[in-house]
Amino acid sequence: MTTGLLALIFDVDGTLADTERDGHRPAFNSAFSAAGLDWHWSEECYGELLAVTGGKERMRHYVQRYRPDFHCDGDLDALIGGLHRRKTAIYLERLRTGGIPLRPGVLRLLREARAAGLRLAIATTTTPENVSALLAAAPEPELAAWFEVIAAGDIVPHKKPAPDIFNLVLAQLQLPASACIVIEDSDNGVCAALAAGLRALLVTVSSYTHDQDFAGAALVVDQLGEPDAAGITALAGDLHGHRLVDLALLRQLHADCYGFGP
Ligand code: XBP
Ligand code: MG
Repeated sequence: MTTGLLALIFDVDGTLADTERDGHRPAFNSAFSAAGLDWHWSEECYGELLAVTGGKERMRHYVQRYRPDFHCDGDLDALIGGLHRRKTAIYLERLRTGGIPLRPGVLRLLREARAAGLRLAIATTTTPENVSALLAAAPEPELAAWFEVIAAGDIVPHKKPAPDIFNLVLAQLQLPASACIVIEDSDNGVCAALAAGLRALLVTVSSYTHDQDFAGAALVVDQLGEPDAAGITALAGDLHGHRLVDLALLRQLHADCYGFGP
């Protein structure tokens, strides 16, 4: 059964804010040097490592793929766990000092959706505290409380591109996939959403993801856009004459995906 659009499900890293290159990456590097490790993730290397979602999973992949001779005195899981706690603390400090703003158009679209009574949710791979701190630093008091569901990090057994986090969000919202639109920035996020049966997908590419393959997404844009700025660019799909991503465009995309009027 099809319904109208009832909920927006947002990714966090790359979608709400461009966090990876100048947020997560330097935090990992600071944690490595504080632990006396000679690991360093350049911007280029980090782009490759982003194929693996989840910071702990990414570190394990790095050791296996790039440092096969690394000898760990104790338990590798314990080392990675400790590095990740330190990395999270460093990253949170960066967020607390307002170091990573929301992307253009994010707050505008959230305000419009909330005013229209749409339900809001988050489906992300990152650590829950990172989401809280990002939203707390935004210029909108109580922004976190606008989200009825915030599903994050290790709450599910398998991270994106597995569908688990989106399945959890749908279960907590008690909505069918056909009532929702997903806003993502990465191929892993698109694969995860599609695998959960979510077909209405908008991609706002981020600094690391613009060359990825977003087959299955209804629309791929460079940003959500602001009214007083230059118009946005569609990299795939139809803007239906819109100069930015607003609720009317999301309703149109949703209707196109599910074959009924907006
Ligand atoms: C985000 C991630 C996260 C962050 C780091 O992917 O993969 O792991 O890079 O956060 P997505 P943690 O945007 O697809 O959810 O270190 O807290 O895992
Ligand atoms: Mg992302």
